[in-house]
Amino acid sequence: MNQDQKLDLDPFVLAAEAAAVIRERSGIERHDIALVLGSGWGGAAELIGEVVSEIPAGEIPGFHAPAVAGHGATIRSIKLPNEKVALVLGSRTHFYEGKGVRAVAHGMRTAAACGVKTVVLTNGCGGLNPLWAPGQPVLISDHINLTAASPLEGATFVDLTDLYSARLRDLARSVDPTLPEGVYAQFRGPHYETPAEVKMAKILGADLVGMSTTLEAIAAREAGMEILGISLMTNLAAGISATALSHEEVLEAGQNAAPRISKLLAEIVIKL
Ligand code: 8IG
Repeated sequence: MNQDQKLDLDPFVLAAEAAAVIRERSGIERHDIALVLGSGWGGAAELIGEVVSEIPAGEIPGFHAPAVAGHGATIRSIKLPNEKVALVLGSRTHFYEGKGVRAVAHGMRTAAACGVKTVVLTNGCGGLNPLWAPGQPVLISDHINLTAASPLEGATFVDLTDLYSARLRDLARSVDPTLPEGVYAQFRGPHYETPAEVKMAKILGADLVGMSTTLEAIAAREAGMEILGISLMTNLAAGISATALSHEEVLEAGQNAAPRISKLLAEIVIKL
């Protein structure tokens, strides 16, 4: 730990403070599930249940307003039809924002401090399998963390076998048996990959490339939560398709897929 970090508030104390604010303002003593809505997944919240509370992220300790257009910035408590309560994080802090790994992990640590036992991490990403078309949801089976960073500090030797719960993947496939699964590689970003980097990722065993999720998953595992990861492949990765990548293209693919994947996510969440 460096000198700057020693001067900062302990990340778990900050998460406990955030959870206390969420408890007080939402009136919900205990949340059961956390949902992080990535690119393309924003519409799901409307479908999963009754919104009990909605708090602007910037009003909760440790959270920041979002950096990317198209990412929602509230933290909602949503009561599911089965009486469980979901904590819906409408945005995330990305590693590429440069706020550090503590900021990236804060949502997970706050969720755990709210009582959450199961977390669903969603994202938008590029795909390496030429047979998948933009708009394809994919279950994350494992990851390759290419950020050269960890959300953990000190001698925290956390086991990452079955990081993305096989049980929860089975459960997701009970909703849609056609869901494929793949290995997600997180690059630092914010630029997309070069075709050579995409080729490298493929050789390393990746099926998906993105800029989020792996550091959050590690923090979630450290906090003892069970993890389901679902990607929305919004574009073929650089060099896989003939055309160049644009953020607009990514947003448009997300918008087109939104009704379908929102319904899918709502049907999965009710089974968690
Ligand atoms: I959406 O092709 C989305 N996010 N690294 N590469 C990376 N992140 C992404 C991509 C992509 N598409």
